[in-house]
This record gives sequence, C-alpha cells and structure tokens, in this order.
Amino acid sequence: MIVLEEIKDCILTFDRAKLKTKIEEAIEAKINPQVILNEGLIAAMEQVGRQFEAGEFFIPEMLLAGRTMQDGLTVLKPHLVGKDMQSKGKIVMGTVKGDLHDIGKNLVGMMLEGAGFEVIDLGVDIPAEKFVETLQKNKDAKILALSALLTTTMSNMEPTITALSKAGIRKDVKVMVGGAPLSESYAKQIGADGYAPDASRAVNVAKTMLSK
Ligand code: B1M
Repeated sequence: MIVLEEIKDCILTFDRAKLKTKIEEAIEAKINPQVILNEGLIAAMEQVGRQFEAGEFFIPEMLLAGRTMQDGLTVLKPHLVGKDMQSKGKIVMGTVKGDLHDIGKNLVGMMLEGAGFEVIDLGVDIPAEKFVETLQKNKDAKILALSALLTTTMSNMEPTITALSKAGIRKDVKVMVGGAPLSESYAKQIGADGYAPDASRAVNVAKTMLSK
C-alpha cells in the first residue's frame, strides 16, 4: 500500500509533520492500526538498523528516526490500544542498565496500559537496585518487565533477577523479558518467568502471568 511506503519514507527522512498527516490518512483509509505499526513504523526502524550497519546512517540519524517514530506512535496510540479500563494489576518496567533504547519498551508499556495494566515506567539505563527499590515501594506490583536491545546489555537482566532474590522479593514478582536480541530459551536460561517477542504478545504474557 502506497501510504505505508510513505509512512516508512517519513521516518527515513525524519519528516515528523508529514508522518502525522500520513498516519491520519492511513487511519481514514481504514488500514488496521497494527498494520500501520508493523508495516510502516517498525519496518522503517528495521531499515534504519540496516542502513546503520551498512554505514549509511550514523548515531544522529538513528536518533532522529527514533524521535520521528515516537511522534508517530503518539498519533497512532489512541487507535492502537484498547479501552479496557478495569485495572488488571501493576507492572514495573524499564530498559536495563547500560541500554538507552526505549522505543520498543514504550510500545510495550503503551499496549499494557491499553489492556488495563497500571505501568510504572522507570525509563532507560536502570540499575538492578532501582528495580528492587521500586518493587519494594510498590508491593502490589506483581510483574517486572525488562527490556534490552543490545547483546551487550541483555546480560544485565540476569543480575537484576538475582538482585530480586537477594532482596527476598523474587517469589512475589513475575519477571517478563523482551527485546530484539532475546529469545525464549535465553529467558529460561536467566531464570525469567516469561518472554514476549513483541508488544501485543507481551500483553498476553502479562495476562497469563497474573492468572496463574
Ligand atoms: Co541502536 N542499535 N545503538 N540506537 N538502534 C540497534 C538495536 C542495532 C540492532 C542497530 C544495528 O546495528 N543494526 C544495534 C545493536 C546490535 C547488537 O547489540 N546486536 C544498535 C547499536 C549497536 C547501538 C549503539 C551501540 C551504537 C553506537 O553507539 N555505536 C548505541 C547504544 C546506546 C546504548 O543503548 N547504550 C545505540 C544507540 C541508538 C540510539 C540512541 C541512537 C537510538 C535509540 C533511540 C531510542 O530508543 N529512543 C537507536 C536506534 C533507534 C536503533 C534501531 C535503529 C531501532 C530500535 C527501535 O526502536 N526499533 C535498532 C535497529 C533495529 O532495531 N533493527 C538499533 C523499533 C522498536 C519498535 O523495536 O525496540 O525491537 P524494538 O522493540 C520491539 C521488540 O524487541 C519487543 O517489542 C517491541 C515492539 O514490538 N520488545 C519487548 C522490546 N522490549 C520488550 C520488552 C518485553 C517484551 C517485548 O517485555 C518486557
């Protein structure tokens, strides 16, 4: 579909104003918001990654594309998330220590909120102690959601889980992990309770965790 290609182009050329118009156009044309997300916004970020690897894009371009993507998500959000208002429970989330990527985490948080969860988003580059401290202050939070986008920072998830055990709160919290370099088997290996490859499946995993 042409409009999805145009949405991708807006991210690749960092055109935030045009992106807003094009997303609205796609919504008016009744294109499924999930399709706009996957085939427009996320597809563009994959392309950004490829161009970074090829040496055609550098950090500033990745940053600009990231900001443009965030703007697009803001426009898409009301169409993407459900209107399930009954609180399903509290979730503490963040990107692990050393990692500054937050677009995927924000998307996961947005979908969780849309599904009725209350989300305490600590942001990026979060040390294990901060997660522990927040969970100790929010004893009604039953899930810790950890995101990592780098192969070098995913290794900070296991120490975070260990820190929960050391603080004596591991049994009170289910840990869900996700992010591009992760896998189901890696999640099991580090002792997480669940793994989701994308934002919509993160909602299902959270619901299942709390129903057990
Ligand atoms: Co960076 N970066 N980056 N980057 N960046 C990647 C991740 C990379 C794959 C690019 C590449 O080389 N192809 C590569 C990682 C390689 C690796 O580790 N194997 C990389 C690198 C190398 C780096 C730096 C090291 C570059 C440098 O400095 N030399 C540096 C590291 C900085 C740091 O964190 N300390 C860096 C910096 C940056 C920016 C700051 C410039 C910017 C981030 C801006 C921001 O987030 N606000 C950036 C960007 C934009 C990217 C790419 C291009 C796009 C990431 C993104 O937002 N994707 C990325 C390339 C790519 O992804 N192909 C890349 C869209 C987003 C919706 O997808 O985040 O995967 P994603 O989230 C998905 C799933 O992963 C999942 O659901 C989401 C939605 O479906 N998910 C979860 C995520 N968290 C979850 C949690 C869950 C469940 C599911 O439960 C808790």
